[in-house]
Amino acid sequence: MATTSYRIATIPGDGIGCEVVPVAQKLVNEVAQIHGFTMDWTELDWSCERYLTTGTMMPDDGLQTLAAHDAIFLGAVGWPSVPDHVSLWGLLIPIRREFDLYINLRPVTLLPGIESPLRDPVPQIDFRIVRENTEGEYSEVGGRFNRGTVREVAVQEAVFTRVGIERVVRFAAELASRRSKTLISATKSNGIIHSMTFWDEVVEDVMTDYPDVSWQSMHVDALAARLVSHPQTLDVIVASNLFGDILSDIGAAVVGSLGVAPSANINPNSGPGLFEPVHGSAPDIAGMGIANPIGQVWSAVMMLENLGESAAAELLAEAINHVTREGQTLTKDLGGNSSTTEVGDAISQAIAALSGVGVK
Ligand code: GGG
Repeated sequence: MATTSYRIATIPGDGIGCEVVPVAQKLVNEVAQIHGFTMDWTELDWSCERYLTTGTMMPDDGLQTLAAHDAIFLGAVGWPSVPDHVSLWGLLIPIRREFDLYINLRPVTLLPGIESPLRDPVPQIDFRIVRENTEGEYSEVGGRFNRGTVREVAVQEAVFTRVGIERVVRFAAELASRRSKTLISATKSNGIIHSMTFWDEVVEDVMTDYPDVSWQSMHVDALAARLVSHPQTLDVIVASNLFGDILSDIGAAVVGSLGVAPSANINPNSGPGLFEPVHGSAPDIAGMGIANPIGQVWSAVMMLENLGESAAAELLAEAINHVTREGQTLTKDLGGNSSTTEVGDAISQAIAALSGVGVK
């Protein structure tokens, strides 16, 4: 029988993305070898560096290139010499939209052995943020007028559609139904009176189809406070594009570090999905070899799950947990002094130990 091979478009991107992606690729190759499949990585140099030499973040046919792959594995995007809106709208956002990756699933989990920075740490934090990923506050509608004058105006329109809200809420409700059957919808309808009242109405409509899921709306400011004060009470949160992005950074901080947070940009009905850590390119530590690779490796776990390789995903996740539980090989953000490569090597050794297979 022919060995299954997956075509993966790899975009290390900028800064620490270029340091953590190779570590994760090596580990994925190891679990793939153990579980009898192969990864066919296509390396793409799409980045701010490319923008500075060619004028574009990716080639004109970049989206067509990606379409020929089973998944996209991305590191980080952004560099101080290129405005952030240029790098984001030149690469990541067009990919999310072209492939209609309307779910951005962001697990927030306290890994074994890792201490939360909260004063009264809780033993278990494990919730999911389901971020709407194609519309909402991330919109191109708007403009600038009277530039450079005292009458200068900027207008930015958020775009919410019934279809867009309904499908993300259904995904979150189904996820909640498989977990603790509780869902929180992030809103701000007291202040944002058109789009957020619409969001609330659609949530209410959709949730009538999920009588087994108990749900509530919370204003995003109060929800942000709850992420810090009672994170153990949360299970599934559904949020608009901007709210979901902000809440997931808070969540990552509460479980120890932005460096461990993974994400999956997916369309449950089609591919390719895009898998990336929540963190950015971190220019302040780029090139120092001290970036935490766990967010990237955990994103690879989500990619393997999405590809249907659940046993390999489980092995890689268990290897991460093994390393954090032991607590001997951690990067600085988690209180250790190990390098990116050393953490990768420790995960590799854990893979070999857990699988009972010697890995080169
Ligand atoms: N690891 C992906 C990355 O570099 N993200 C940078 C970023 O700012 N993303 C914005 C977003 O997800 O909306």
